[in-house]
Amino acid sequence: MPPIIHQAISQCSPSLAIMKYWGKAHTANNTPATPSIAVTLKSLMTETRVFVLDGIDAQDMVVLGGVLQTTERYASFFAALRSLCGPSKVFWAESANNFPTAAGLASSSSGFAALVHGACAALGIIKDSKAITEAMSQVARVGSASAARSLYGGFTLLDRQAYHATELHPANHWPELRVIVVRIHDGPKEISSRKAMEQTRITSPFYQAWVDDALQLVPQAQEALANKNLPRLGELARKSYLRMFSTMFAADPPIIYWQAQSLTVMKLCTTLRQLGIEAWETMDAGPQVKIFCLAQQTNAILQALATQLPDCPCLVDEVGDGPCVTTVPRLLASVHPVLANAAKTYGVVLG
Ligand code: 2P0
Repeated sequence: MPPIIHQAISQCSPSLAIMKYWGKAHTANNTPATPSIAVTLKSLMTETRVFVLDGIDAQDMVVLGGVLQTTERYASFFAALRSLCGPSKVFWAESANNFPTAAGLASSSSGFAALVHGACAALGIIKDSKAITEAMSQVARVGSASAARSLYGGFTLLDRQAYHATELHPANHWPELRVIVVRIHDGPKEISSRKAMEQTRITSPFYQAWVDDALQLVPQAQEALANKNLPRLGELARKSYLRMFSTMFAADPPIIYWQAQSLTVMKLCTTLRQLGIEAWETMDAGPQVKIFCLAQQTNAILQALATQLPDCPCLVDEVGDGPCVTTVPRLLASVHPVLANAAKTYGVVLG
């Protein structure tokens, strides 16, 4: 029997943590030690074309930004995806981001979410069902815990030890919220977040205090988010990222993602707040700084950034609606030669 091929293109946006996940409850199944609250962005995007093949004895393949990836990082994820999609399925995917990859802009969240979403779309198993979204979120978590949140739009919670994320509020809960992304340095991070959080968990004397504190802060942040109280939420978000980094600084060897300009943006936000402008910064596993603010104060913040850091490009994003399927790719061209050549080898025709 000739192989059966299904395909779909999925677009997913990164999940930016307001309250951070850092550290695993169980390393093997990749569940988080801390609860996290996040916003799914809108303009930053991963686009992934997924081919699901059946009746073929081949390896899974991922081409990211034009480069074939090593499969080791993806092995447990594809195993989980096969448990959802069928044990005989093989996945070939190609993916592109409209923002720097592995630079602290949550590319693994949108990347793994787009893979599972694209595969399920190809097989026609995406219905507007809570159960399917939860199952997809669960598979995405195996790839990257933050990816569990990217399967939903709006505002999400990934609870400690949870297998899947949940939606707290849809995107229209807070349409005025803006996120200014200040790009400090586009290169890939020196240490992956996966490795860095394990190093923190194992060696930082502050790690347990960080986990205990996060359990106190997250319910308060949930309430501030429900009330759309930016000063309160901003204050809690600031505690979350600074305490997360404090555990990293105390790790052995220490983990330092910050650059001098990151600190300049932090200090600028403090000054702006003293002037009555609600600019609340956060950082992730990289030097970039993201600023939570409201639409009407965005221009004032952008002007201050342009004056102090004229060489750092900024983009303004807002709350997104979550993954979608498209037939009109915006980032991917025709099928990548690596996949096209593999198809020839196996005598199959892709799309
Ligand atoms: C977050 N980050 O909550 C936190 C804040 C970075 C800082 O989730 O090991 O790529 O693949 O589950 O999800 C980045 O880590 O880690 C991350 P794995 P992930 O968004």
